Amino acid sequence: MIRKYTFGTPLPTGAAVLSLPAETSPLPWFDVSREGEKLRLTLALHPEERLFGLGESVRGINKRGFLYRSWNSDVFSHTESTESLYGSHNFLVFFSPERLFGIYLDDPGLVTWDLGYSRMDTAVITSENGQLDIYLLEENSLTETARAFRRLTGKSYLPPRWAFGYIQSRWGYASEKEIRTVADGHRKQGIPLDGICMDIDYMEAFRNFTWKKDAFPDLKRFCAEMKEEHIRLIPIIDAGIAAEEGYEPYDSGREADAFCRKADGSEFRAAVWPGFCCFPDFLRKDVRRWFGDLYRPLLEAGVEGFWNDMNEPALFYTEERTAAAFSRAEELRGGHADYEALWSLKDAFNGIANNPEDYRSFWQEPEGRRVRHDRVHNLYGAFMTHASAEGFRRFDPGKRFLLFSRSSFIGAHRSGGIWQGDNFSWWSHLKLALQMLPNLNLCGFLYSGCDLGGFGCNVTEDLLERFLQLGVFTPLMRNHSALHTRDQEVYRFSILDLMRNTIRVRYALLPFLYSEFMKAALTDGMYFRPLAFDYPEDPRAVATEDQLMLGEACMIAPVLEQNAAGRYMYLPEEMLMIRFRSPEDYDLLELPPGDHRISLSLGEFPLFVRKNHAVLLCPGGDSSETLNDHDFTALCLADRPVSYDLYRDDGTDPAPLLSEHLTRVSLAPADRVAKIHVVL
Ligand code: MIG
Repeated sequence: MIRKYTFGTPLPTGAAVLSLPAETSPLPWFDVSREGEKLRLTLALHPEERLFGLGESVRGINKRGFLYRSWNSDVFSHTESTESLYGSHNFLVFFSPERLFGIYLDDPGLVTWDLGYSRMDTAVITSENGQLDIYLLEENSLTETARAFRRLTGKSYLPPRWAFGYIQSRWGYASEKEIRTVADGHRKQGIPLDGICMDIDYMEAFRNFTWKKDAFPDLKRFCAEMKEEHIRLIPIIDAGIAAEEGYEPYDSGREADAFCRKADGSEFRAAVWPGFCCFPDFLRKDVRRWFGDLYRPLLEAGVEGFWNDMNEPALFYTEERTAAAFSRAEELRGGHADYEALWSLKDAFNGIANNPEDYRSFWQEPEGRRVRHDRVHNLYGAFMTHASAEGFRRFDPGKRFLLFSRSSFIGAHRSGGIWQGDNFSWWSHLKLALQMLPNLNLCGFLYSGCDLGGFGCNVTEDLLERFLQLGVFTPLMRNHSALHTRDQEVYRFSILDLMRNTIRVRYALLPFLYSEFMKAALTDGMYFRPLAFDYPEDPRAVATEDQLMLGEACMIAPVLEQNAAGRYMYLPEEMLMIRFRSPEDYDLLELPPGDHRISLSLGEFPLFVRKNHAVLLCPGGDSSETLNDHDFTALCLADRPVSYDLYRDDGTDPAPLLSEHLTRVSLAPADRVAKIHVVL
């Protein structure tokens, strides 16, 4: 059951697709109070209560024991103490032997989640706006709670099938020639590849919707050539529009009055990559339409996928903030700077980026209301996502486009995926990626993945290999790294053979993983889940923080530590372990329930399958388009006949019907652990 409680006059967020009458009775469970404008919800936590949700945030699968702030932020260097990341997903599920419910705060401003931080036994949730709808979801199971939330907020975005292929990306690829080198590097070495991302370097002076004419003399031809080789180009688009007269998007934006303004009516400007930019008011429908159509030249050149960046929005500096920092410096010039003065000087300069003052200095117009940006801050990236998706649909309603964004809010999961932001080449960020994934799924973001290998810092070979082993299972499997870091394309490494085999396993599993993804998306299910969702009665499973359920009947347990050569893991029930080295070379082991130490040397990684369920492997291929998905090897541990419903479609239909695309695979295993050839 979903119930809605309305406080004051909520700001529109576009998150809910279900319209419900507001309850007249008070919100159960919580003690509700006001502090000025703020609305505060307080709840005593059960000692064993576990908290799932908050999508993109740091720390564990269970969110208990920290303070999180929903405030979309460009946080290049995030650690376990970072309170805000790029997206805000205000949905949290309380799960204990005493009670089960989910709460969604449909609030586009700052929301603070003190989840046993100030006091270990208390949760305090604070809405700064204090005007919002709160939804309470009470269902019989965790899985049903997740499903109900999707009913409330809408179906998850469907990417095209090629988006399940391996994607290579790097900040720095600046020409057709460089991109061709990357494509050839993969093809020559037999490393499967479906896409190459183009970062800001492809643009003319970092201006959106332009490309460098000398470096990309004929983008349409280049796109077509790449597509011949089954490789898609995926350009980046940033949120800010360079404020330069004569630059078409700026001129047409001005004409449409599309940009956010300050209180005095002047354009709000802040510097990002191209220098001073204006910021489209994506909360306005007419602005979304104008912006969505700006993608046309790229779409007409044959581009079928994009990533949207800097849409928190990230602000490098404004004139006001820089001036304030310099005047602080002036005050100290020549005088004696004690440590406090010195720090205040550093703070003044460090604080010129993404400054809260700047977010309070401009206005937006959601549904005709004039609202100061900070009150709706967390919607900015989400509505950029909607604008792009709407533009793609107008351009070609007959197919799916790839779209993933950095910033997001609940609701944006209907229009695109997200990547997990600027991680580092750290083992701890490998673990963070794993722990974030089920919570993203719970909030509706199924198409996601992290920068494999890590974005910042220099990767080591073994870390990239272990990242890829997680990436085999994430819907978005993208290797991405920052300018000036160690080259990270897999063909550059001495353990290339291991890495190639790992990526080849992804392609052998691709039809199966695509099937699992599509079934989850079309039935409002979760592709990744905490173990608690499947084994709510098993305290050991419920407390597991480094394994995930995948699809209907699988589980993953990646190696997350350097030099570990294996790991401890927990099996809630008897399962088949497939220990992969390559699509042709793997061990099949029957493991009893309980704790295990499994050995996994650097090139090895496991997939677990519940008894009487099957996994399908195809022979693989160089790209998702050249896979043979008729010839399968079914793997299972079974003591009776087993069946699997394989979902297959053309990979582009924007509104597929589940029932029309399922093929029943029936298996009669002769042995408990079986490997059966099936032709479909
Ligand atoms: O200020 O476009 O998260 O993936 O490579 C950095 C350059 C801007 C941040 C993105 C990252 C991308 C980078 N961008």
